[in-house]
Amino acid sequence: MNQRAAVAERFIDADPYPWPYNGALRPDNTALIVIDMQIDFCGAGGYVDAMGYDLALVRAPIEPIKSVLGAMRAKGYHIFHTREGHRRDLADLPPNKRWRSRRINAGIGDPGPCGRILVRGEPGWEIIDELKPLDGEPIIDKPGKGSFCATDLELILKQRGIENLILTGITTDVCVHTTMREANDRGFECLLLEDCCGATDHDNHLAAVKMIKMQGGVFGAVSDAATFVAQLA
Ligand code: C5J
Repeated sequence: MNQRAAVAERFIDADPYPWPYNGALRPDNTALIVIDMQIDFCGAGGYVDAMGYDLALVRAPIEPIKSVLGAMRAKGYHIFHTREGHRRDLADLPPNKRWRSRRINAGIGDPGPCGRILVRGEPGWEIIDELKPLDGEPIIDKPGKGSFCATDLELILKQRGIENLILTGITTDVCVHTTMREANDRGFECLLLEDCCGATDHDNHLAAVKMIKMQGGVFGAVSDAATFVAQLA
């Protein structure tokens, strides 16, 4: 008998289709990505705080992500983390990105309560204690919104034979969505866990989640932490 045919299919309840599309959900071919859970995006005195947004919206996913991380670590799935941030000399910071951030009093590269905003090595750039990576979990440092742009993420995913990506983190409408779109275009099968994500505006979060489900799942599918953890067990 064909060896692959003997492997049981496994799906997670998701909208608009049971995920993954082919039922090939296994620890060896599936990775969790925790996107930008940094002090700058959800901590007091960070970049998002400086812009005046409600931190409760971007902190809401912390507990759901913890539960998914625990379940996936226990079963030996691949875990990745990302951090948005720039080189200390700002050589990778496009001038228009800096200009726009300064217009809203959160200048990237400028000093703030958590050090220089969105600069690598500064306190605000660190991943929050609640979701600290474990030794051996790759951390992808990215200068932009997407996790594939100017990083080695795709190379590492391919080396490991990863086909399925589970997306969590902040913000839903910016870095998570950009990463999901980049991944989808590269052929990865993507699942977003909606309560494991948050945006600086709740309507934008809802719209970003809705967009994924259009056209039969134009960027993949959507589920939630409790469903995912229960069905992984
Ligand atoms: C933003 C992000 N919103 N991590 N970055 O600028 O979504």
